[in-house]
Amino acid sequence: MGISSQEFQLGEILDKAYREIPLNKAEIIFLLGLNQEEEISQVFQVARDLRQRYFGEKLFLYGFVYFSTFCQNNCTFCLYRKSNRSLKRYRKSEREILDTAYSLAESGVHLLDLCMGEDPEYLMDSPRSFGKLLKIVEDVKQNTGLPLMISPGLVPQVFLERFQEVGVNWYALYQETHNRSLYAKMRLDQDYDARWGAKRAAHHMGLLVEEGLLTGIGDTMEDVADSFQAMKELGAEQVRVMSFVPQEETPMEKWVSPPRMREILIIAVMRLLFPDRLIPASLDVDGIRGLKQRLNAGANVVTSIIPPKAGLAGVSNNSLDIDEGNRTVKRVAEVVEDLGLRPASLDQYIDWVEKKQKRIGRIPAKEATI
Ligand code: SAM
Ligand code: MD0
Ligand code: SF4
Repeated sequence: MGISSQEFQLGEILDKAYREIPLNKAEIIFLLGLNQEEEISQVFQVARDLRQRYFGEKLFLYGFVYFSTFCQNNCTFCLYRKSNRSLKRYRKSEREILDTAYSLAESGVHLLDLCMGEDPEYLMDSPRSFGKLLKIVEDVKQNTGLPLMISPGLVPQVFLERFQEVGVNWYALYQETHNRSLYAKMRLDQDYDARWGAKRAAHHMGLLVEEGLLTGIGDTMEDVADSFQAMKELGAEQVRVMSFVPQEETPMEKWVSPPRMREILIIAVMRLLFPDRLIPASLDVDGIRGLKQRLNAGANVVTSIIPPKAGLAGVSNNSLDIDEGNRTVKRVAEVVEDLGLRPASLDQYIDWVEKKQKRIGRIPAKEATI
């Protein structure tokens, strides 16, 4: 029995990926369209081999602190959109944020992701507004000594500079899609270029950048391939995908979440295209039970670790697994070890971050290649 042309094509593409020869758009779309288990598992295998090449068995673990759920925006997909009046929102005090940060640090995370909706209380250029936020961030840095990521939405460039001065390492800001008309339907009244430009600016000032896409919002395979291209042009150090999860009382509440294999295959193809970058497996979509399949597809960071019983929310699944204690380092480590992987040491993570930051310090973002 000879091999089919489909199998032949898959073999050739995977061989190219393994040798880190860039794949073209048609090849990427071919991979994203695979639906046979046997073929998909070959893609996962190469994704894991590439992860192994750059990271060995080591995984990075990120703590998540969603400290304010107030937001001035109206993203169609998001529970925390301004028009959602059914929601009980919170803004944690500095004490609560520090306690949470401290307990996450003690539990062994490698980074703290400080996240908020675009909370107007913190976005005015005054000591009582942004100044207060900056002080919180600085205190978290000084009390934990951990690498920090900030996910505050779109903020002025001067705010990013202040964040960097107090020790923030990463700016996370996801475009969700790089199809402009789809973007306009998702991020209502938010300028595409302003969002994109903020990431470029962050990079220029030496912050690492995370870019992300949301799948299941009407994105096609071609859109996903275009997102990969955009991520490449940006030179993002961390690239992510999450499945859309419908939220009550939002315009997309009747949409269905896409079949999970779509996200998992996107993770694997990301690993083929970005072998040396960080790619998260988020606990925010399917909780702890979704972790193995994301790691098997080549992810190398576990995100959305949240301490139980602190009254803190996730984003796409705002309470899933949190109070059960399933989003903790301890639970994650058990799953990880079952797969023959292990959490890196903090020094290993800091080393990775410092090397990357030195590199972007020298190379302007537009010339950075992956
Ligand atoms: N407000 C900031 C912003 O939007 O950049 C930071 C919040 S960040 C944690 C929000 C991210 O969560 C979005 O960029 C999106 O990727 C993800 N998200 C929000 N709602 C979601 C949903 N319903 N399903 C899946 N992911 C969602
Ligand atoms: C996560 N809930 O990693 C978080 C969030 C924001 N930088 C990250 C989407 O899943
Ligand atoms: Fe606000 Fe971010 Fe949600 Fe959009 S995604 S509504 S900016 S919290």
